[in-house]
Amino acid sequence: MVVFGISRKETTPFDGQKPGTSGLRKKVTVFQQPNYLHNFVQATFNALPDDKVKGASIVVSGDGRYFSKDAIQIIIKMAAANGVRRVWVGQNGLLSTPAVSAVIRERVGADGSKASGAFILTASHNPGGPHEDFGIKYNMENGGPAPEAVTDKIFANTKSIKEYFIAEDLPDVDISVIGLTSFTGPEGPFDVDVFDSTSDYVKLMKEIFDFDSIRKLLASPKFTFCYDALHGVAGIYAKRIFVEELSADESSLMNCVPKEDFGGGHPDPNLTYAKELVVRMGLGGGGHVDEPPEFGAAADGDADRNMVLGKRFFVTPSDSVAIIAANAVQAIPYFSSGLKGVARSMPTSAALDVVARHLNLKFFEVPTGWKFFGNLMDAGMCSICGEESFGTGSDHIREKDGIWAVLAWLSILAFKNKDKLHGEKLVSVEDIVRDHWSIYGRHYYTRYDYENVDAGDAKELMAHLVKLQASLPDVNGMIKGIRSDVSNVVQADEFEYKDPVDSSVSKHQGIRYLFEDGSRLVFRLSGTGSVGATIRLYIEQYEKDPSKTGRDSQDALAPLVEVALKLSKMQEFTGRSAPTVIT
Ligand code: VG1
Ligand code: CO
Repeated sequence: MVVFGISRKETTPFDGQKPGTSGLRKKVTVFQQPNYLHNFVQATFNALPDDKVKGASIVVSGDGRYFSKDAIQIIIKMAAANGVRRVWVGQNGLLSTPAVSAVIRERVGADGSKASGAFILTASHNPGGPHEDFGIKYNMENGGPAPEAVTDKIFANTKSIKEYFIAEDLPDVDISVIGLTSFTGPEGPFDVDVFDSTSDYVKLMKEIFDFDSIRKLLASPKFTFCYDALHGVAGIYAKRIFVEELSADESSLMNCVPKEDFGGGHPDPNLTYAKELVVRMGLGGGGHVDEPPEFGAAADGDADRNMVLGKRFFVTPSDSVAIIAANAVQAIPYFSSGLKGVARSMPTSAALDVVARHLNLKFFEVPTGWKFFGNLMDAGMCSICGEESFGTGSDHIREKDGIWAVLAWLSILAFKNKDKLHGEKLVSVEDIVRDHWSIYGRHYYTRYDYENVDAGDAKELMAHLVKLQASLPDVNGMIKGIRSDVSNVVQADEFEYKDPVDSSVSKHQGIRYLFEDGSRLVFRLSGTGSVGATIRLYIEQYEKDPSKTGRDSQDALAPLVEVALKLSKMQEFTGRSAPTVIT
């Protein structure tokens, strides 16, 4: 048995260790500076109640991006020195963000122990590699991201930190091999438990969905399927679930081997970055010879995001959560006794609101970021929730869940096709979406991202918009001067949220212009970038008339886009004549 000692190291604060929408994200080279990661980890331990650290079990893993393996060894040594009893590590340091949440909530150690929290090592949809991004965030005992009260405390600690603790002489643990390694420190035993990255998560999915009915759908020769993990951690779950459990053909999987640099790509499942899948689904333009599959999906680096595609058809994430909510009770066993409520983030389209009204469900609108859904779920007020940014999930865990969303869609397809598997034609993804629009109306929706804009310019643009809001008549006068065919703004504000459970208030959560006909323009600054600023512009228009729900969305939204760009003086402030990404 290896015996280790504890060293106290002096350190000085680094600027800018403020956790953003989802943890601290910086370039790998920033994280590689001596003490940079150590400071943040110690600041986190210091922000937690003593009993969640001393004698506790914590999980450490992530999406496997570059620098993860080094970071895991550092965190193990710091955990040992801070009195943690055991560290659970997914094999090879791999756990998707939703799997971490499932592990915290579900996994019971051999001695009956449960985890009190987790360090998740990911920068999610940001690229990885020696010159790209790394990230770290802390999740709490409920399996969800640390709430603002905790992240504020962590940040405050990073500004005053003077020392950290580390078990320097603890040898590196081989995280490629499943098994327990035990050590002895000054305060007693310390274990590192390397476990299978997929089993807890797969078990949970099998409790939620009817795998037999999905297996039948996948077995139908008329149903074809493909899944693109963009070389993120989703690949290991896709292989286990889609191929081993559901008997999909191995050839259905694309880019399902996790890589430290995501194969040089941008692991963000949208129409811009998931190009290979988009082309395979017949959406990329150009000459494509093969018949596209019936269903395609992709995930981001840490597998909490999803993009759902039908044959030559894109499902907006805002529609996706609304459609899942509308069909969940019939199609997904976990929800068969009804939904407790539904929720969306503010910039997400109001498609979910309409479903909530029809089905008489509790409904909540929260700020951007999954951490805001946690309280609602813990209080039993919300079953299904989603964000426009390709995030969909439920109260089975406290993170959004990319594979869950795909299984939800496969369940809906299996349900709609249960008597059709041997008939003429299957009900397609496109049929389901168009039916939904004909019942609930359609929310035309698009998001423009201006990435890596000068931070000062972005702030000025936002300040300009806030100033404009002072007078609605002036705003409407300007809008009429730009396009006379858009309706009037009836409310303009900065979104503020009071959590109905703990009454905490979150301010400055995005600038909104709400129009009389239900259209909306929303402007926000991203909180997940690592350099400069990213401006997000969200544009939405509601169409109730079923004869008008089939238009091309960029056409339908063109007048509002023009208003948004001119009203915000986007080009004047940023020098950009076009966004970097349109979704
Ligand atoms: C973005 C999305 C937000 C999402 C967050 C984390 O945040 O807009 O909806 O919750 O990323 O997703 P921002 O602040 O950049 O707009 V993940 O998959 O990157 O952790
Ligand atoms: Co993610």
